[in-house]
Amino acid sequence: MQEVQGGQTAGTDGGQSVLGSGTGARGVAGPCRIATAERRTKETCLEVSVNLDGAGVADISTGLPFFDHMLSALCRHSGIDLRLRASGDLEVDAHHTVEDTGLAIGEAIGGALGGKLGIRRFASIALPLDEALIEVALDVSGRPFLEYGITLPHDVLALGDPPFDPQLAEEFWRAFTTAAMVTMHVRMISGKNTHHVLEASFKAVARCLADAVRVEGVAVPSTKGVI
Ligand SMILES: [Mn+2]
Repeated sequence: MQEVQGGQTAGTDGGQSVLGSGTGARGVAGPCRIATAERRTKETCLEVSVNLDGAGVADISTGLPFFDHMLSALCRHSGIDLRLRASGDLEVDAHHTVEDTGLAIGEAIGGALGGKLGIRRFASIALPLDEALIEVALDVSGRPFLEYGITLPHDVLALGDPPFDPQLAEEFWRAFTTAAMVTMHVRMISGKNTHHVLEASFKAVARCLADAVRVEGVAVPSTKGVI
């Protein structure tokens, strides 16, 4: 990818969000955890804004209806407000758009977390959707790592129109974990229907995000004193 204008995170200053004012994370007085990110390359153009302490409101347009459906589930079940405008070279395929969306959302969420003061940090869940059962474990570690254990048959059909290749879900999460600097394991315990498997994985990550970014204390949750 050739970067024309580097991605940037606005709304943060020294690890603290400076956008907005008022009560921060779920009743704990503090800065509003809001951030934006932009990416512009020859392949994609993205604008993202997030509020970690929102109401799960999704205002999303990627040009890929199935991807929009997944990202809406991510918002609803995490409680994170997400506004996203993405346009990409879908005439090639959805790869660049999906990957760069993961980078931009990860960058915005990482920016909104600021210095990570008092966050719960760790979360895990086993989340069912009919026959599909997906396990996710998340650590807001400051280190990017993805272990992705969802294997679908090679001949599985793409979803939606324009098509979303189910293999792209791994690309999205790899980009997300890289940009957000989080450690994440995603594992399929059972599953047959591709829509169910992917939707359960997005919902499971959402619930883990909701738990992991929740403010429970005042200190950085690390013996190093910094994440
Ligand atoms: Mn669905």
